[in-house]
Amino acid sequence: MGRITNKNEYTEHYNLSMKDGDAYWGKIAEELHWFKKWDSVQSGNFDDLNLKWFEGSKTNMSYNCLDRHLEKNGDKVAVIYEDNDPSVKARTFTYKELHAEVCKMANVMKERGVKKGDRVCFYMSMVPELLIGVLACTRIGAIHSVVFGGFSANALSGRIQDSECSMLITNDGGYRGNKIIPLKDIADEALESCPSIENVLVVKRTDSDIKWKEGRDHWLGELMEKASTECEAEQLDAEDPLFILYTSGSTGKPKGLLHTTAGYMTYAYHTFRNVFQVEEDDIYWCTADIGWITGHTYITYGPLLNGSTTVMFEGVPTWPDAGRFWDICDKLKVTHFYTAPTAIRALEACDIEYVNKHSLSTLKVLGSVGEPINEEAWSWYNKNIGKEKCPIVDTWWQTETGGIMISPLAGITDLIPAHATLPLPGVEPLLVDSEGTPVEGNPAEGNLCMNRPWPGIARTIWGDHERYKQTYFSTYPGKYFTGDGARRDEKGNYRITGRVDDVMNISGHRIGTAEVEDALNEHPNVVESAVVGFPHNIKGQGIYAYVICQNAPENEEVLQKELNEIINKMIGPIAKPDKVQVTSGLPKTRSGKIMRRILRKIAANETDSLGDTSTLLNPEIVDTLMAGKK
Ligand code: 7RM
Repeated sequence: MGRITNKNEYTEHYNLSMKDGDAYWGKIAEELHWFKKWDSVQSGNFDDLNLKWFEGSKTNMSYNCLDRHLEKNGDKVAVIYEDNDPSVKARTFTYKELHAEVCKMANVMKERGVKKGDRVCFYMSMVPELLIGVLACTRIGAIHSVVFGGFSANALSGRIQDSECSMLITNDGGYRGNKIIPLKDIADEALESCPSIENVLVVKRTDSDIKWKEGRDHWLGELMEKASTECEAEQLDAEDPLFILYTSGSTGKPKGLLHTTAGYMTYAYHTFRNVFQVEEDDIYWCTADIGWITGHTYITYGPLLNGSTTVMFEGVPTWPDAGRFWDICDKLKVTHFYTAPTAIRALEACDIEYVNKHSLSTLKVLGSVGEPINEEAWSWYNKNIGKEKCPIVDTWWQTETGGIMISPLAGITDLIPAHATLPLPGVEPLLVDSEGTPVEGNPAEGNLCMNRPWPGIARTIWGDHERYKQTYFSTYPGKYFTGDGARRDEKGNYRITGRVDDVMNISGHRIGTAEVEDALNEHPNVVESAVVGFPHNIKGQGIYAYVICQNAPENEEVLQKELNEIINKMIGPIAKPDKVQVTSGLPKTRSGKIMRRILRKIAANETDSLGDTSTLLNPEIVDTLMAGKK
């Protein structure tokens, strides 16, 4: 079927994918390499939740990302690595070179005892060894679990314990602007409660002074020097696990979503090329961190499966100054630029000279991901970065979906500011009301569900299939529930309005209110807490925490500092509350449930529309809360 190149082809692809999904995905998958073809394209459904794609086949992700391109494109640049320090020349890896590095690292892992099915945890900053390492795992059938380098020791150990990783790969320290994150120190602390870890491979990056545990810790560089550049790719089963990635939900601990080999691979391949429309000599840059799903699918796998050139950036958008992104675009001749609304808004708030002193003339396509993009930010991005000649693809998807689900195809789909527009082939969205009844016709508004499986869907939650069923398929039986609300216009274009559950989206990072509350409750003086998101100019949402204290705090600033420290320790700095309000009570229903709707309205200053508060056990608390608003 090839790549979609115009509107008619989009319709043809879409219609075939709905009419005969097996025929459609079978044809797409044929463009990849299979050691053995599948017996059946798809089986299982949203009732049995035993979803399988390309069953009976044998394939390998790293073979498809690397070996498949060597003959024709071995000398093409696969990865351009941009250092945190702008004076350092960008490093490049051709497909041949990347292949050699991945083989070496796979051999190092094997020598240190990693076998097919073992879990390998990565706790790193954006160094090349992270991208090489995840590919190395896929080469030997080990399962990677990347933990974002901004998480705390406690968050890291919880994730390592949950999936019982046997190896941890980290770096001595990670550069982020003018800061060094002491990754190895944090990892050492985490490992005090992680008996499953047998080996720690350490990348030397900052030359920081670190502790060393003989026998357990090894310098990766030294092992790589001795490793062979040949390592045969394992022939894996279609449903062999590929990676685990933890994400927050509305309740409980973060969930380890499991993605498997053949379906995720096919979906990453197909969505990347159709959404971004990258051509042969283009330079594609996604600014995400590999610690998030966007970095998995659209820095690493999607681009490499398509033989494209992908940029990996170590630093931050505002260092040494707010022109860094635009400087890199010019320097590396970036054609495709994919970032998050929070970064756009942060850069929009800086002097426009940071943009205007760069030409940005190589840009052809812009992308947005991670949270709803407001019309204002969309227009600024379109005018100042895209110079009104680059389509913006507003890509809606989730860790759970593996790849982009609803998005314009660059240069093909008619754009509407702040709309994710149309579903990709194979994606059948459905809006339902609170009872689960589908809202038919257009326009419509409701909770966003998916009516049929697609190849990239996560297959389970690591170690807890029941929770997987419960979280995604029990609210509306027979359907996958995304947790998002959406509107559909007359022409069927979707606009995502945001989470309808207790998940916040802080600068594009998913954080559960329950996780933050659990951490706040660790403070000896905190009896109970309730956390909600509130509108924030730059972050999209900020965190507003209401806390009930045992004893009235003498100094609220001190309390807030202590709470920040606890959050840093339990989760990481991304989950720090922006505002803390000490209160004597929380609005509760007669059954003892906190009425978050009211707390959200107060935090957002929408107190004219509080709605019915008469069912509250303690209606008088509403005025008290409003009076103490931060
Ligand atoms: C890719 C990613 C998923 C949640 C999702 C939404 C929100 C993501 C958009 C968006 C509006 C978008 N995975 N979200 N993309 N909302 N428009 N284009 O971010 O698992 O970390 O988050 O992010 O609420 O449910 S994620």
